[in-house]
Amino acid sequence: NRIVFATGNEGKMKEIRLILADLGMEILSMKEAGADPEIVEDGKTFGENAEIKAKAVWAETGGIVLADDSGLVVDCLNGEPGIYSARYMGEDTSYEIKNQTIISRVNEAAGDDRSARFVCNIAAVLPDGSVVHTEETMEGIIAEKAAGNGGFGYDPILFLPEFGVTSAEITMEQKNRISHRGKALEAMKRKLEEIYKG
Ligand code: ITT
Repeated sequence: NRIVFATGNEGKMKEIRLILADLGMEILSMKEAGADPEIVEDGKTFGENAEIKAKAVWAETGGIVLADDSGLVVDCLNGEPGIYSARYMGEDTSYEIKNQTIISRVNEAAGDDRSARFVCNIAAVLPDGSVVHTEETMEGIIAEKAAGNGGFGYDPILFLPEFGVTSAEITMEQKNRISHRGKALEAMKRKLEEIYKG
């Protein structure tokens, strides 16, 4: 039994493999499954985009396909970069520059609300073509200064008050226990167990 994960993001895939390890199923990236569909992420929500990705890969592989659509939502920037997190400032801009830009924009925004969160929607397409979703968040504030080498993407600028460090300064195991992705995938595991039990 296997699960194909519709992502091309290596940082995501590393976390996903660790979170799903105890399922006792083979976890394949879409590349490992030989699927390479044309995917146009033109949804208006994390959920719509997760479903678009999962369905595009499922059309090539069948079986169980999961996809993750996620991003950083910054309240004082009207929710930006949000669903455009991967595309923010263009795919070729480094995260060093993207992260510095978000810190500057938050510093310039009126008020002292630095609240932000990562959001993750997981879509699963089941062998019969039906779709289930889970969605979770990890709350934090935009750091004054980027810090840490762990994780990927915007991890160095999401400061986690209860830990006193950024999301890039905790281990992958710690991050998976509290993160948007960790919690959304744990919830998806419970849904799949419910569907397939008995
Ligand atoms: P796939 O669509 O192939 O899965 P992607 O990176 O394009 O890869 P998304 O459209 O879901 O995926 O964009 C998610 C972006 O949100 C990601 O590239 C990061 O910039 C950011 N992001 C999501 N989760 C994150 C995390 O745990 N830590 C840091 N940044 C994260």
